[in-house]
Amino acid sequence: MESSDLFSPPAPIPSAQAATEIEALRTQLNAWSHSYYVLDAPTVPDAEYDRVFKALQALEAAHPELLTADSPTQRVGGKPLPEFASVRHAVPMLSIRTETDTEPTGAQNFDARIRKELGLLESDPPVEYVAEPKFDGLAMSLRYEMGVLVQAATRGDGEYGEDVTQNIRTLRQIPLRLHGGAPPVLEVRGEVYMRLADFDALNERQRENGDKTFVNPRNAAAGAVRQLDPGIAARRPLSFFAYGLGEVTPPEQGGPVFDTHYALLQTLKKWGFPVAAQVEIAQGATELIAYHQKIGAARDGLPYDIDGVVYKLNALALQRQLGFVSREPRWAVAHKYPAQEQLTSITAIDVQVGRTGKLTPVARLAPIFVGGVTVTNATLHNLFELRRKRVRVGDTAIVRRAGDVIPEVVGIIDKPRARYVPNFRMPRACPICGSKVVREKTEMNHRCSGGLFCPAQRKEAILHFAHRRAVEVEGLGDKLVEQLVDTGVIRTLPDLYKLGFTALSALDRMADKSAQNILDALEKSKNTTLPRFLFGLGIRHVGEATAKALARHFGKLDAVMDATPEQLLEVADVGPIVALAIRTFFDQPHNREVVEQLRACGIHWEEGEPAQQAPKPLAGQTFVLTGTFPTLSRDQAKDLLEAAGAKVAGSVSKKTSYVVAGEEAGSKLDKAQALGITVLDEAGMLALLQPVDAATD
Ligand code: 5U1
Repeated sequence: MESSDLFSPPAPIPSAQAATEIEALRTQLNAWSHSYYVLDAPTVPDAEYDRVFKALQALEAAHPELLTADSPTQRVGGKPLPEFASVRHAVPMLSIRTETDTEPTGAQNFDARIRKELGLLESDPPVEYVAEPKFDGLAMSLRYEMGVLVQAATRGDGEYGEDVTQNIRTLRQIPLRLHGGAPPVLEVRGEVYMRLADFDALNERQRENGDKTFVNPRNAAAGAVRQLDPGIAARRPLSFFAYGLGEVTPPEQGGPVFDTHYALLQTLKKWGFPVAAQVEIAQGATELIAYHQKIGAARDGLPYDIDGVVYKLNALALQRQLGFVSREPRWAVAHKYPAQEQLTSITAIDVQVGRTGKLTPVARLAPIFVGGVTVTNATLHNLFELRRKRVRVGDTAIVRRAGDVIPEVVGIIDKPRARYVPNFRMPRACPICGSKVVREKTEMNHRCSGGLFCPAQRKEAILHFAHRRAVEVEGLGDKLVEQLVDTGVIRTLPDLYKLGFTALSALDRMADKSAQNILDALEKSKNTTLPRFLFGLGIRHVGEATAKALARHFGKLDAVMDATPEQLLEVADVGPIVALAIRTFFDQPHNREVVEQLRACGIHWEEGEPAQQAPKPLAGQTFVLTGTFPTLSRDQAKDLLEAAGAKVAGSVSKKTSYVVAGEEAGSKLDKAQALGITVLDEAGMLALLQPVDAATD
């Protein structure tokens, strides 16, 4: 668009020309929408789509006589309805028979029945089926007349459904106008569902607005479809998969002819509908079993919930031959997976302390088989989630277990409680170590402040203390720490320094030489620095940079431990949350005791004087390091830069001030050059640091 177009209204154009332009814009927008929403392959930037959309809106506003219901501008509109009208389905919406055996071999039952009903002999070849995922949403019938969507209806009782056209028009995956040559009448049947990412985002928005959240994507989808206000429905992100037909113009009146269900699905795609990518042709029971297993294994990675797979006879002539029994076709079956949600009662609510000190309320449950295993505990995440879901002991909970994810209580069944049950409260003291339980204002989670002392946090605390950038105990990895803690050899952090050769070499897969190496590494780690020690304590929010700042500012550990919040706030980088975390940590007598014991074990460092704030010549500059430097390790270079006030980032962007490149520098160097960022070698970097004292580490 020329810039002058922005200021002068478009000159009116004759109606015939407008009609041609409007048609061209609609076709273009429909094609882009189809690529984006159905094919998952965007072809234009959003801004370009918006520009053309606005151009179409402007033309339609200038020519209201040319406005039609199938225009992409007309997806959202209409007033809230008092209720949904009832619609009679021209062809009943059938339900589907369920195979009760959830094992993959359950597919044999269906195949055996089909073979029997078709009168096949054992020696006859395998029957051809189509296998599809069974989406966990709600069935929908879409009616097109002369290629234009005129009605969307729910299944209802199969004969009568509800007219939800206003809401369904808002689904971008559903064409308002069929692509290509379409029959005069076409009813497409399929499932409206909500993708998991859309469900999570919707619930996040609901939470932010203080609105009720949905227990699962199916409920959210059903709520959206049955929303009387189409404006609200439009904000609920729904998707659609097509899997069959209802009424269609018969072939003798120009309707389509298909021989197989598979061919029908391919045509649905051509008409503009999304069809699941996992649809496959399967020969006989063996391939159905393999399909059930394959989709079962992929189930947890799919971007939407499925509750099983569907098998259908592929040949439509055979489908017609078998027909129906009590509203269920004989030629199809739903083969379910074990349910991922079940109801059970909550017998108690306990608190678990995680390895990082997080306190999680956990519902103890009457044992329930869900997601393929028996579950007796389910997470309630945190106090706020628990309150939001109004969970109390004795309630009937909806428990969800999907894949390897920890089972969770997604909601409770709303019904009056028979007796008063007190609300759950977070304990004030850690149920494991008795340390104070704290929660920062901006945080949802309660935490134990017992850090070094709390047995629940022991492994994590030891690993962190021994980390390469803390006091560094070479060779002390997670497997070894796990063994040391699980066998009771180490109970507290200082026990690490009381380890003897005998205890170490008695551990699994621990050769004498390795045991000695660990002892040597422990000895070496005793000679450390104050920043490393402070960082190693694992105080919440005290990362390396803050530990260095604290060490520089106070000089001595005792001064840090006794600093008031006000004094802590004087340190560069320390804000109220960090100051509170440091204070809370050192206010726990247990933590101070551990520090004393570590000092008593011989851990030492050179203490300094409280620093006058050192000059920060590189404050505000961001560096990226790449390649191998001639004299400095990457860590040393990082320390030097940070001491001079610079930030060291992991990737190059427009915000990067300098890239320091050594030998075999990788793509970061290329990117720096492409963006015109100054590239230094090690010497160049050291030159920038000249006015600064050596690193504090
Ligand atoms: N994928 C798929 N889901 N689904 C559900 N196909 C399919 N077919 C159905 C139903 C109820 O019914 C037809 C077999 C009539």
